[in-house]
Amino acid sequence: MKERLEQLKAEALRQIEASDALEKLNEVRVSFLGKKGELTGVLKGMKDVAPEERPKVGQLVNDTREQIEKVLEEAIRKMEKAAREAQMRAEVIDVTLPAKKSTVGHRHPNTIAMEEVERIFVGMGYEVVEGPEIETDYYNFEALNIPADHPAKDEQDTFYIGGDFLLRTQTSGTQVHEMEKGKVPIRMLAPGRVFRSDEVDATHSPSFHQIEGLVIDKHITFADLKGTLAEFAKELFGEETKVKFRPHHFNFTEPSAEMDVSCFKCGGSGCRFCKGSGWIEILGCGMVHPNVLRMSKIDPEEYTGFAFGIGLERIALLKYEIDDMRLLYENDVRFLKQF
Ligand code: 2NL
Repeated sequence: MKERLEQLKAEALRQIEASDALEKLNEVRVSFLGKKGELTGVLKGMKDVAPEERPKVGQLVNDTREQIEKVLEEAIRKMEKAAREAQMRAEVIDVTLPAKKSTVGHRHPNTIAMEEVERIFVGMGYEVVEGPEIETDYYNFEALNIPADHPAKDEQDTFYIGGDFLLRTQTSGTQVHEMEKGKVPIRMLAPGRVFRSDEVDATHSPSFHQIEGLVIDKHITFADLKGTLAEFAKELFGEETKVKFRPHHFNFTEPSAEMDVSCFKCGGSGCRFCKGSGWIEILGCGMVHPNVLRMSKIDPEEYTGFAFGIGLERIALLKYEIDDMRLLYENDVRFLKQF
């Protein structure tokens, strides 16, 4: 019996030694120590051992089992440790490798221009107010002294969306809503998306952006308009910028004007950028028409005001010397990432 046990132990240790995977060690455990294993088989043979010999033999079987178990556990531990170390070596991170360049988002040139204009007027005490893109005929046209037969109201120019509703063609409606609140004085900026039924080309789009401004108070004159907009032009294009006002016509202002700035490329001597004239048209403006004030329940005898409208895309195109408006809408990352 003793010999048999010695043999089993030697065979078990040999197989443990030869194992190169955890599964193999497990097979060794089952075949020697398991319920139907070799050692259990030896225990079953106990009935043939003389009763006085049994404790001794039992002890021997247990010792053998313990020895095999100990060697087996040790082998498992070693193998697990080796596997862990191999995994760690495989997953090692070289912190000295240069990092992958991650792409960073950019503000759209329109957004940059919009924020710049807003910053300048907020600095002069203006409040930025956003209004709805869907307006009624009244807020988009009638309240602005635009008569029913005005060409701007033609379906060719305006998107009507059913009933009395349309997509605003200018942000003026926002200012009418503000005037109706009956709180004067007003110093506000109305930025936002506007819509016109235009074909897409280098200078037109059916959806673009406008920033309108409105000031209403007692004793506001054209001199306030000129001073404010001249200051704005200097902040936006540089201290040396000159401005020039040309008479114009808008239904909602009287008198009305367009403002030009001296070309910030050539300083006014004339270049390709300003088409040789030395001047660049930048916005439309005027004194708020008394009819417009009256319709919004503001007494034109007591209050006067000025208003202006700036095409945002025009500012963005000029500022970044972009020659095609479509680039602003195509969202080609190769274009956008330059800003
Ligand atoms: C342009 C011209 C302009 C206004 C917009 C305005 C608004 C109210 C009353 C009076 Cl509530 N006027 N807005 C005034 C003059 C010109 O825009 O060429 N924009 C691109």
